[in-house]
Amino acid sequence: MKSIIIIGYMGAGKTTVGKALAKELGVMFYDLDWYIETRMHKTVKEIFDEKGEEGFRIIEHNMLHEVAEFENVVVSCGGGTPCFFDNMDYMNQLGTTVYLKATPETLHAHLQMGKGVRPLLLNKTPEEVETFIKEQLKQREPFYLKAQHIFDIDVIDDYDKIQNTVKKLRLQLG
Ligand code: SKM
Repeated sequence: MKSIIIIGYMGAGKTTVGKALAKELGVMFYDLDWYIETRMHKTVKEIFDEKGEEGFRIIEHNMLHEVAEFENVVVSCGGGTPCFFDNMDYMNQLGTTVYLKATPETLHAHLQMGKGVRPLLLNKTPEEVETFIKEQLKQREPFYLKAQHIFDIDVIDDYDKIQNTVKKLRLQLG
């Protein structure tokens, strides 16, 4: 099996869905943000603070190359991964790419409940976050839409039912 690489905006559920899909398929799961943190012995926020976004993107690019070389795994990327360097084309060459697509409203709702630190959203009011998501999604979607599969999470009636998402995703992936 080619590795399955899940992309999409923050809050789309890439980690949750990726983990459940890997379990269902009986393969290893890698979350690129976690992989970066483990390899660098620093949190994503610490890397942003020390090296700025540009520095983070270089590290992310290098780590993507490490993870994408693994065969037969499920990988969930960071929200920005597809939008820098040639990352999206690279992922399309090496794996089966899946874009978890959601409306800005859904993403915003998930991020309100979301866990973990997302440096790009820190120090913003909920209104600012809403505007930020809409604008950034517009810029990023052309990259996301290069994925080989697009999976609309808004059509899942009850998003909490992850198994339901995974089942539909497996059917779509064939
Ligand atoms: O990779 C992290 C980091 O916080 C940047 C990011 C983004 O640019 O959307 C998403 C997170 O997964």
